[in-house]
Amino acid sequence: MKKAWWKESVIYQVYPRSFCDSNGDGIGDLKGITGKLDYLQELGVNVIWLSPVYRSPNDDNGYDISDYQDIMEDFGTMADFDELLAQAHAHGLKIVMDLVVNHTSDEHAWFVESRSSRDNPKRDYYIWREPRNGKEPNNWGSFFSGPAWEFDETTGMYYLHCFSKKQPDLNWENPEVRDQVFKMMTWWCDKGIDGFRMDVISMISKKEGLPDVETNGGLYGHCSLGTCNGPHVHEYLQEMRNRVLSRYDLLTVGECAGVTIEEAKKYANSEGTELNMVFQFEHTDLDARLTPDGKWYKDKIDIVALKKLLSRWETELSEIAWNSLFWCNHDQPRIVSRLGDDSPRWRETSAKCIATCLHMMQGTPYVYQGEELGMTNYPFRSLSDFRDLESINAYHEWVDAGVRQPEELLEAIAYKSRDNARTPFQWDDGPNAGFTTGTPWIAVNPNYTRINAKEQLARPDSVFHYYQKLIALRRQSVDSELIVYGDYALILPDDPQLFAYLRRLGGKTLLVVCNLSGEKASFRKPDDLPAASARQLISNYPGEPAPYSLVMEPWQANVWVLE
Ligand code: TEU
Ligand code: CA
Repeated sequence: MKKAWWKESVIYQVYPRSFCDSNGDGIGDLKGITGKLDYLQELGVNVIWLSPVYRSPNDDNGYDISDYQDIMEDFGTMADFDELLAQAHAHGLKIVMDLVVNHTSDEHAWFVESRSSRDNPKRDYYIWREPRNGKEPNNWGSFFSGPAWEFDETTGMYYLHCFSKKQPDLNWENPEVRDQVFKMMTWWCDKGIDGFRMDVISMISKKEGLPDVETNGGLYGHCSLGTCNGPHVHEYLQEMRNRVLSRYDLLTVGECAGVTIEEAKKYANSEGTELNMVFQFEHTDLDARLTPDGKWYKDKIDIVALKKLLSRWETELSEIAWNSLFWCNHDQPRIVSRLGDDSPRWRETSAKCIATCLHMMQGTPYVYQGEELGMTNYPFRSLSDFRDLESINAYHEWVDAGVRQPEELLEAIAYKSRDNARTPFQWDDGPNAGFTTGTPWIAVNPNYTRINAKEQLARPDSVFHYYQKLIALRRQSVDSELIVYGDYALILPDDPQLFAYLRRLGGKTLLVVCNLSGEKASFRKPDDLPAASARQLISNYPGEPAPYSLVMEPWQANVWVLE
């Protein structure tokens, strides 16, 4: 297997708005991040993925960009960015930017021109269509509720927006759009950044003719059915690679809504004609239902389904493409609340167990800010607690449609809302958890007095130090090669509690056994496993039991090398 630095990396995602506020306005900023690079260096990560910091009216927290080559005022200046980049490199940390080019803000100069008249030279930078029978051109619905089309009085036409109406979709069929995007990417690469996370990049090529799609019993057909893995998406990415990416040593990860294993083999193929890796969402969609309001339920993730799904990605991409590995990001609820047990008794043990399960797999692991502390979901109580338009719009959509009852839906939104990941980082037990000296833009989780970085840095058995060990095992241990490049095989596939698998390379076998349940579970070493000597690498419980027949405690994880 070809080696690469981005295969041997561990990436830390910073959501700038909620990471650290340096000027007391209650909003995280670039200087705040620069002031915390020592912390990230201590954790042991070597790459930072920065969620968008570009100029934006902040309709979707920066994923609506009005100037790709300037910095959002809330976050500081371009000089602050240049300082962050220089300081990060001085700390041995690479910076991966968030590339949001499926759409811009409606306040971007391109859109202001495009909407001004039907024959404006930039009209076809976006996707405009005549009304159909006086209404939207097709039945597509937005990710953020309502139709994916907005009527524009000035020219009497509709424009497509798969997200909010302030996020008009760019028309990638237009070579001028591709030229502009590639020019902007080159500008950032020439500044010395180290890669891109590409926002909904699987959606940039829409289905020919923008046809109606299956509504699945709802009012609209989900726009993803008309946009994901479209007819020209691989052509566009190969063009991007040839004209930009191939000229630099970058980490590239495509956020690919709707991606399948077959499609991922193209997006992340080992020949390197497109991207290094993709984010897939089949595992984070396991607790969603197949109905139009499917995200907004408190269903638990089925462990056997999870094991088999992640194992399919591990074995079917192996040697053909490369996996990213994540549980959390700024769009997902906190994993310890979703898959673990966030009660005071089991929070830390289950957080460590879940981390072990992910970090010992083949692929590049991503740590989302606060995940390394076992930060939990927030106790949302009322609609006014939320800031995320996806959550707020969903509440109105499904209550107004009479599909859901307010209280029951609010509980489900509290559990799945993206805002769970966006509450301020908990630095210490001081006011506002040390995030800001002002009033935070979103409330700090009241459990910050117990769960914060300062306390965990001082305690050897904290979740922080456990993540630090996992990262060190991958990046700088005698077993790094095995952990990064070893093959993968699931064992005990039908065990409802134990997620157990093997990694093998050059005569060494890694045995990973995680009890993803709150009850004891008995592990019996499979007969075909060598009864060789077992060296324990890590566990979230004291002691170094041999792996041969073991009653595992609730949320116990153990990793051994058999050689
Ligand atoms: O997310 C794309 C996306 O599909 C999200 O809407 C996510 O899958 C969904 O909220 C989970 O239910 C990207 C960014 O990560 C997200 O923050 C942006 O809001 C979105 O694109 C538009 O840029
Ligand atoms: Ca600030």
